[in-house]
Amino acid sequence: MTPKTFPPSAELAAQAHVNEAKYNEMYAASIADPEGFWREQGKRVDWIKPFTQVKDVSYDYGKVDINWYADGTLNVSANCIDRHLDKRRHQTAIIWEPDNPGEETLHITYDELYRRTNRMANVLKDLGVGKGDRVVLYMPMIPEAAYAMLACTRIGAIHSIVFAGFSPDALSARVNGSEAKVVITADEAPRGGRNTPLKANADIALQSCDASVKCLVVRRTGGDVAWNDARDVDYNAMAAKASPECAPEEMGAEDPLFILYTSGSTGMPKGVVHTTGGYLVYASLTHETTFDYREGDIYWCTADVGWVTGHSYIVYGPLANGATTLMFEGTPTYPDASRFWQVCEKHKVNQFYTAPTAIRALMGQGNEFVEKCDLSSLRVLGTVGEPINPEAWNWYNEVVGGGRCPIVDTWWQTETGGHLMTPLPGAHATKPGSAMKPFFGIEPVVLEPTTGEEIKGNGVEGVLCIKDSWPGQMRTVWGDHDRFMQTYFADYKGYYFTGDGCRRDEDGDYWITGRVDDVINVSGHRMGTAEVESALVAHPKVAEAAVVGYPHDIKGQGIYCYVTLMSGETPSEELRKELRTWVRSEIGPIASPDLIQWAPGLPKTRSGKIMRRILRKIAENDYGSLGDTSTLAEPAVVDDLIENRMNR
Ligand code: 6R9
Repeated sequence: MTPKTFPPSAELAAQAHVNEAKYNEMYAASIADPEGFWREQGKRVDWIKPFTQVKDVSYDYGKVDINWYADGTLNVSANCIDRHLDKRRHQTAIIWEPDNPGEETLHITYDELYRRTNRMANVLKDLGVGKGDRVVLYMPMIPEAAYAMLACTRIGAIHSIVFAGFSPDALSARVNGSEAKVVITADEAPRGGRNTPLKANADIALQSCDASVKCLVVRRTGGDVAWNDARDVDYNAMAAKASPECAPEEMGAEDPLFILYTSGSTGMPKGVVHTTGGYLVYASLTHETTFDYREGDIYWCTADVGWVTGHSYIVYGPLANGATTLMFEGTPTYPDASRFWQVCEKHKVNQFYTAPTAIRALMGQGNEFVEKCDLSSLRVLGTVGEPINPEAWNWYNEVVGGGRCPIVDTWWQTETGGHLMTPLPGAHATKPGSAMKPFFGIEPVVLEPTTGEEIKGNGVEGVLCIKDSWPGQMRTVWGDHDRFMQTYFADYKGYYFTGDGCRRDEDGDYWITGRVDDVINVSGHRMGTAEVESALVAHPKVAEAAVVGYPHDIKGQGIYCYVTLMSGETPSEELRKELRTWVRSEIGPIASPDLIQWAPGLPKTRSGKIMRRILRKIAENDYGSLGDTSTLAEPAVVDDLIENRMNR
């Protein structure tokens, strides 16, 4: 069945930065002559010392080395702030909308952003932070999070943001992994009417970190916090005394800009490293093109700065473009399910960018929450983080967008820095659930999973790889370049391996079919099943655990755990609860198991490998099609698992 397609209106196609003809021309040029294309695009940012080299990349396994604009120098904060001051000193850079709608909204001008960022930069300098040092941010969605990011870039420090929903254990692992000098946090993080005690979490985390690590504490709620004079520093007191001027550090294009930990299929999360020049060029170009951002628009991305989407599309892309970017502290359903739409109405939002999981949750609350708000300012809608099901897409299109607003379904990853596939609002017809077209400079290939052969032509499916580099690509795994090469360049030599499966339909449009590795996507949050397993087996009563994803109406995927207890332990509802709480405290609430099945044994091959394919099928309640089970060591184990399956 051919899906219905939705072409852009003639009006939009005529006004947009990129229409179909222009896309075709630019895309062809970007593939035929990447050097020339990216040399031109490199001019989007202001360089202190202009680059002469554009691209210097090797995808050869064992020697992977990625460089863009390598001899240029620049400063990211100067690009996101200083260069706009002449023209937009009094324009709002950041609209901040608090969790509680009764609290005051803030409009932070570029002028104020300049002073606040410099103050924060000077505070960090006073704490001994300099070029190349790491700073961990564990912050609510408040303007100080953006000031802190930009302040790091101002002085050449490398930030590593840890999502405020992560546990103290996850925080300390990342502080230690990046050998950070300072952790910036806040007293508490209000979300959905509840306060998360960030400072108290940081206190626990810092017990497992070097005693020299300082903790810079921003006041958000004014709630009580414990105080350690030798370690804790009051940001508000320091900032009040700090100078609002701080000269930007001259950084090489390939100096690290930030580290962001993300889950993979094996082991603990890895520190994805992005560098300065290419990342900024790519974030800025994709932000302008994908959202058709125009002068004066009000742009809102609902992500958290703890994820890559918040980095590229709340802070760096929009601010590099001199945009007005909205930062929202709260949740879609607090105080009620109309909050997103009230914020859109209040600030006359033009571009709205969110995750399918939020759309599904809001769709379930009924249309009246949307319909009572005036959404006529909306022009482009976006989604990110996971595949969107056609039902949610159609609801987003009709009820939220009134059928007027193109939906850009943006496929990309922490590793890619910015969008790699998406329709462009004035150029492409959309199809519900399809990421449609590659962005400029991106050559997707569909490979046969076992042979690694390229599958040419349309109407084909396989694993998704990218043929060549683009400026926003990650450069390495922090402290472990071998792991970088092993993860992304070992399985399919000569390509960047995405970990996703994909279909190219009869028209040549792309559909992401989900991960082909042991990474699951829960409410748009990426998680390695191995992480949840290692949290479970760390519990004294657990002997073995296997974790898989299963389809979940709201979350996209839920977390299904098969747990084998130590001999002598008895399964009980209490123990289920205890294990849930345990995993939450090891990783964070987003990793909370949905279903826990007691498994007397796990299906294994004779060589002792857990057969995850079978566990996935049982969790999907699709045990009729288990496929080949002949290599199982003990086939009876499977009958027991089917008999006691949890997702009926
Ligand atoms: C930006 C972000 C990356 C993984 C990716 C894929 C899934 C993201 C998607 C999508 C289908 C989309 N994903 N966008 N799947 N359609 N539009 O989400 O980064 O957290 O690293 O996750 O998310 O599986 O490989 P990250």
